[in-house]
Amino acid sequence: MFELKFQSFGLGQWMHHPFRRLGGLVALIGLSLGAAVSAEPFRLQTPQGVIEVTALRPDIVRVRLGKATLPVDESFSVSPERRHATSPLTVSHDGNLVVLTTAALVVRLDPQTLKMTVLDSSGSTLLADADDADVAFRGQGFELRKHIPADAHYFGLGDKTGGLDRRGGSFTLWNTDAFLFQDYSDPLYKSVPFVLSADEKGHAFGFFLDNHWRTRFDFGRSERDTWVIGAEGGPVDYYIMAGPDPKAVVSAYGYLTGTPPLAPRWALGFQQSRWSYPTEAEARAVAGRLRSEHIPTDVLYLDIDYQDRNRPFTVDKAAFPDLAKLVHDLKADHIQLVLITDLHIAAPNDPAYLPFTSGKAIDAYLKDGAGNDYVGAVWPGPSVFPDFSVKTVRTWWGSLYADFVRMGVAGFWNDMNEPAIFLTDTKTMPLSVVHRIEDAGFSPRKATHLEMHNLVGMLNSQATFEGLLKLEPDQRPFVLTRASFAGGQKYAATWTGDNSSSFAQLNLATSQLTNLGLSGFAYVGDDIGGFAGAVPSPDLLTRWIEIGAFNPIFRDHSQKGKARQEPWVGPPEHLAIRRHYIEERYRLMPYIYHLAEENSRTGLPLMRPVFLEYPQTLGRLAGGGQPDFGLGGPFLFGPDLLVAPSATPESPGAYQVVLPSPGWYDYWTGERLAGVSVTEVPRLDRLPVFVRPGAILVKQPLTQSLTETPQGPLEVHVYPGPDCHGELYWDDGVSYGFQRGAFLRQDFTCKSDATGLSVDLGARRGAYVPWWKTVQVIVHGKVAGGVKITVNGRAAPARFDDASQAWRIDLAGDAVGPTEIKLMATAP
Ligand code: NBV
Repeated sequence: MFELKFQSFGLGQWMHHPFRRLGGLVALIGLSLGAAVSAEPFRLQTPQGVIEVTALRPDIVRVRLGKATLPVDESFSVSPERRHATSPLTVSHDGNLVVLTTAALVVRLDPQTLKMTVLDSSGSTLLADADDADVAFRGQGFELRKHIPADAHYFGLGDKTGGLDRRGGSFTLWNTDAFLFQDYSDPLYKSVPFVLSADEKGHAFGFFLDNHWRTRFDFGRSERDTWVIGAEGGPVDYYIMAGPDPKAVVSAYGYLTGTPPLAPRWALGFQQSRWSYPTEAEARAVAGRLRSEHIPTDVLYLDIDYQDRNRPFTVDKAAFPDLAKLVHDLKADHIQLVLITDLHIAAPNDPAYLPFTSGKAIDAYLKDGAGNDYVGAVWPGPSVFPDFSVKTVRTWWGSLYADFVRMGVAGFWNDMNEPAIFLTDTKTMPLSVVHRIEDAGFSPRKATHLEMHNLVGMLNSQATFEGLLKLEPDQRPFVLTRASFAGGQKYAATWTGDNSSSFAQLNLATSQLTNLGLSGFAYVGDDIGGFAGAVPSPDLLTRWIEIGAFNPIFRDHSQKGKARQEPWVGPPEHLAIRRHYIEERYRLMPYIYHLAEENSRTGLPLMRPVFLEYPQTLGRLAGGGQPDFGLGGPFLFGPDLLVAPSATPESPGAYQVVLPSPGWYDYWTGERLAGVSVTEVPRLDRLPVFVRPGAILVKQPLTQSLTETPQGPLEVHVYPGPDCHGELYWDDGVSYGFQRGAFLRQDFTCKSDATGLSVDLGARRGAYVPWWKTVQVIVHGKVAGGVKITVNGRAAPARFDDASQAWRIDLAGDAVGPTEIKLMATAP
């Protein structure tokens, strides 16, 4: 009977049902004989408030809560398509509790208090409200209180400082120009209210608060066992993701807020920057030196000094007499130019400055309380600020790039977009500044800066990204932003801002970058060598370049006035080491590019904390030595490479690297390691890197840039072990041709048995014709005794290379069709 009623109403209507006043839905459920299934949101109104629970997918539920009415259903982070996805939710009861069930999650809701507990399908509690209360409304804000289990760890929240684990910390989300930040600084440049929680058995869930106001996440700092999530205003609107493992949570967050689009491949190359290369001659000299020193490079940046009086979208003609020619000549040398364009528009009394006058003509700027354009001091002097939450303003902003794009400028850098304002105590604009929201999916309204602050950087980069796409619809835009918000990964890469030159900051970067990756931002880097502070010692710069070679964005950048820190600076033996690591990154590009493509589909980051692939290490590492949780220490670059810098890089003392399982290979020597623990004695020229047993890594011959055609075979490196597989993804690297079929995919597997090893190269898929004409398969690890090698059943030429302890097998062609390689032991 209940089910019939249920279906004829649809749960969405129940809150309007007359029974509501009598205890409403709960009373009816109490009468029901069984469970009911609905794809509608579940809503319940009680004297404590109104709550709505929706299942978007079996593993994602959304919870919205209001004092008297539900909050308005709008979001800058989750698209309407995602927000309104529904998946069946079974409604039943257990005593007084309402029980909402999907295939992966169970929500147990107390209608008297609106407190809830979320469990996984096996009945383990993922997230429970603290004993006192779930939600307390305070003024226009609120506070949620959740219980912290004994073995819980918390990750995410973007680029926050501190160790990898957020437990015991308290963090404010308020985008801030944090020049010279230290390991205790908070808040920083970006706000990402997403948390990945995992216990020591590796069970994980995700929590995303879709609220862009100033928020606070306290993980047991104020109250030992209570996780407090507070916001100054805005909706109680959050999502819980079931996992069950950390990777599934990160992918679910990518599904919700969007995954980064595949970047142009050159953005994964080495990038050289400086505040500033102030003249055309200087820029040419730097590019020339990078080439003459054979330091593979893809990008050169121009910071604010290329502009006329720091005015965005202008060029200082005295310093850069022919920017178009510079762009052209650098491109001919396979170097892409990226220009900074800060979001502030100079507000001079000068009709010739078109960016200002054209913006003024469409009323593009934020307003002060009196309705005048708000003016703040930044680099160009008095400046106005585009109102990026107005779609037409974003369109106008995007059009400002037309001249630079026509010249061939390859990418753009949005700095200062917290927004940073000089000569103020708060480093930003007054909270009373008025924004407008005028965009599809929002009812038009005004909003104060108090509400909109955290969105400015993301919307600025969105305007840039979409503008570039409009100007060149078949080119993948490259935008680098300093500030952003949840979902901003769809528009721009990011870096950690103004760090400084110290070993402590090099260590700090690893947990910042891995947490950013868990928080959606896969294209992340830090200023290699340190932006501010003292000049990096040769050792520090060398170590930073070594580690940076295994970070997603690899950019050397430094502050004005500081001594230079390009890779050639310092003693020649340092240059040789630095060059070697940069070269290795270039050789690894097929592997790295495949990670980027995977990220665009799954949201899995390129740079990963070890526990993302090996959740069981959470328990082990937390217990002993905690190398994965503190500052510095090991991280993964994709699933197959474990990078293990010393967590105490200034110390000459030996340190232990703990591998997730036995049998990993030393990346540099090819040696297979027996145990899980390796003793490393620090050596300047060695950054320990290990390869997963079972990995198949694809590499290419060295080039000086990623837009050059490599000469020689594609290399398929096989590291025999369990779960042996690898993938290749390739395309033209710059266009969207891959969406029209112009891509190439190939899967590789290997299997060992008593007779030997077989390696299978699957058939190539996709229409893209790549650069290689031949393929070389390199099998690492010793194969005992003599070896007979066949390719598709026929004896094949092969040689054992002592230096790399590997078999090298040249295939006759480029392995378009399925290819089977067998290495059979002929003698014990
Ligand atoms: O544009 C100058 C700098 C830039 O080099 C840096 O990377 C940004 O983070 N910018 C900040 C403004 C001045 C910082 C003191």
